[in-house]
Amino acid sequence: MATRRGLLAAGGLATVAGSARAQTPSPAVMVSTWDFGRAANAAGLERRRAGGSALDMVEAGGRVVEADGGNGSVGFGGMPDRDGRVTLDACVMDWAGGIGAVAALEDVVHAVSVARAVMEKTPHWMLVGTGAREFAVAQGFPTQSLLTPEAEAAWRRWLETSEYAPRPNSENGGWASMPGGENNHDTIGLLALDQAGRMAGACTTSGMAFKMRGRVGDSPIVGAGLFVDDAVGGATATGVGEDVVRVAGSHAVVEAMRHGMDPAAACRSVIERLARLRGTQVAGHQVALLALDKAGRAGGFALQPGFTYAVTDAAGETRIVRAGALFA
Ligand code: SD4
Repeated sequence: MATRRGLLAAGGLATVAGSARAQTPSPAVMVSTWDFGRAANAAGLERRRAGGSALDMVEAGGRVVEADGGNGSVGFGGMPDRDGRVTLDACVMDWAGGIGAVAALEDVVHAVSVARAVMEKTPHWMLVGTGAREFAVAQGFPTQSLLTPEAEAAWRRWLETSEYAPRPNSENGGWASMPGGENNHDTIGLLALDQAGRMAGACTTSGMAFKMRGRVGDSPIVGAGLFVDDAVGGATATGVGEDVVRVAGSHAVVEAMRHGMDPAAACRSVIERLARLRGTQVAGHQVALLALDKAGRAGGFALQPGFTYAVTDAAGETRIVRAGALFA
């Protein structure tokens, strides 16, 4: 009989509280990174039931986590850069190759919605910095400070040493976006299938805590933090953005699925490629990949243990799945 550990190593199909017996889960219609994906998927499913598109689903899910000041890595309450400023990165991609993104956006909570507006209301795919903020204001997005007292206090503590050393958001120690934090919350990447079977994805984050001013990670980069091909499926990433970009992580996962791999195997193949490329340089980093194919099969894989994701079926049942890891 397969052990739980064996199932995890085989691609993370076991639920945290699940039995050791292999079961075929009902097809997923929405997946999101980390435990906070549960609340995100619930919002997405509500939009699906109301006839919303896959893009509506992922946007709704991303907004839930962006508005939550209690997590230190997405939207309001995100960790600031080393100058004490919270800057957001986000992108969306839909079934028809529609893409929109913002990077280094300040003072606007719902970066995912601004990214969608870039896609739908401009001839461009990405706006950054002050241009992104001005566009958001012109579109009627409200502005506010995104720095919570908790995030500011963490930044002031960090200033005492000012050492930028991303730690893995994993069981192997800490989490990347919030040194010293105890939660596993992180960037949220979301993939969804609507009632018409169309796929869309979104990714939104405040990026690596205490990054240099102007630093942009993988999350708003189509092909790195997110990629969707409606003929195949989609993938999204969390972890050290510089590593995700090196292997065009999400695009690489989708291409592996195109060539026949299931989602978990596809994620694993890209994590292994990164490890081959960088060797010991990624030993202390976390990179986690999550994929959903058009048949509703979900899977993930990470460098470090501890990566979880939320999988929701059409009936609204959600399970939190723990992905396999290379350095397990
Ligand atoms: C970034 N991938 O900015 C994001 C942040 C993240 O763990 O996921 N941190 O690099």
